[in-house]
Amino acid sequence: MRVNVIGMGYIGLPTALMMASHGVNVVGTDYNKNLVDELQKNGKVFEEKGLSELFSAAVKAGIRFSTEYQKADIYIVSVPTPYLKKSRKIDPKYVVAACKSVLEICDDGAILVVESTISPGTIDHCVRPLIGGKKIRLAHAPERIIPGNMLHELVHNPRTIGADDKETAETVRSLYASFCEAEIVLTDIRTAEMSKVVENTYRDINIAFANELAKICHEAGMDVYEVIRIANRHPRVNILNPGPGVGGHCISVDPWFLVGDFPNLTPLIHSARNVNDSMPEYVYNRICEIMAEKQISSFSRVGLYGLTYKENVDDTRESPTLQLLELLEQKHLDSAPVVYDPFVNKDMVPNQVHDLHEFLSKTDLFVLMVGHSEITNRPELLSEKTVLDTRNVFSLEGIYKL
Ligand code: SAJ
Repeated sequence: MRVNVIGMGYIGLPTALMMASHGVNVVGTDYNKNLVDELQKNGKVFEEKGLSELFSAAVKAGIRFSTEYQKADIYIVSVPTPYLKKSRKIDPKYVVAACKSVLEICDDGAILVVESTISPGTIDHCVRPLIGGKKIRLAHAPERIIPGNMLHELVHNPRTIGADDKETAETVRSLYASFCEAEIVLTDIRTAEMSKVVENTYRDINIAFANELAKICHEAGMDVYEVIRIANRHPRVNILNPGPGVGGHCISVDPWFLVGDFPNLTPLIHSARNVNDSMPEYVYNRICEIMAEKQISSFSRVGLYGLTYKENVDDTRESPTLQLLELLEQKHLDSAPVVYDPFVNKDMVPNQVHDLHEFLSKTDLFVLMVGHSEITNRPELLSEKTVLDTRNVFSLEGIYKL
């Protein structure tokens, strides 16, 4: 079986590598020539546990990379699906462009699997009409892996495959079963699209509930973490953790697909998004309260630790720290906070430093935005500092929480 994976990003690359290292004949295609060159030359991958080793195994097994689409039996489209800020609907332009290119080259009988997260109905509305007279079969196989534990989850998470008929679904299942050891559920395409978006929306709403509780408990002078810890002892309660906001390209984006398509039916989903989007401003307010209490007069003595959207990854997309910095910029403060992230080597924002000790020396108020293990393993470095821990990772005396 020949497979062409389109889009060598956070999902497409590990998926292609995983298939190749399990004996599938795979070519990874990306329109970004620099990325393809880098993959071919030095195997440059993003930061993810075990990915470099998997890359070597896949190269050994014969994976190839190209900017060209290939003749294949199965195409897997794994390209970004942004949402349109104004209408809050999905912007399917990358999916549509990739599918068009597949249709130009593929033979009759090929299967086109969309793996990108899409809003329910996207395949019917945007992909099916492109097919014309071609005898191509469609499927949707949404991914579920979590950055930070991607490779383990690729193998061990159950998956969903939506297809128009049983034979197509079974063929796609056998491809994913080459590396996935968990249950693979077969369904129709629209149900697969909907269930994926629902999974991420569920998590967004649960986090929003935790964030709202954090605000209530702060106002009431109570410890939200203790409240949640106790509530979660109930066998049917499982509240997630409050934090400085929700980032990443999934949970902060997918719920908008439902709000965009069903604006009159989604007050809960919409509010949850708003609650999570309000958290950077809440952190700003907490910083101001603490600065007043500790007589820290300038933001230049405030240090934001962490630029990524969560711990121990290098992905900064939609990160709460970037949202907070944007907010600070709008406020035209006299000075900007110092920023540091051990996973971000390039200069992204003003006042960014690249050395932990330099960062600490410039900081009176240490704001932990991301719980990278670099710092959670060394809490003693903060013993003399004023600390705002937005992730509840430290149990130091006298530190501030959300
Ligand atoms: N966060 C909290 N509190 C929590 C958990 C997360 O504030 O209790 C924050 C994180 O810090 C981060 C954001 O939420 O900023 C999202 O992080 P995440 O770890 O919850 O999820 P993602 O975006 O890395 O991955 C999600 C996962 N979906 C679900 O768990 C339902 C993953 O399985 C999906 O594959 C992925 O979205 C995706 O690509 O759709």
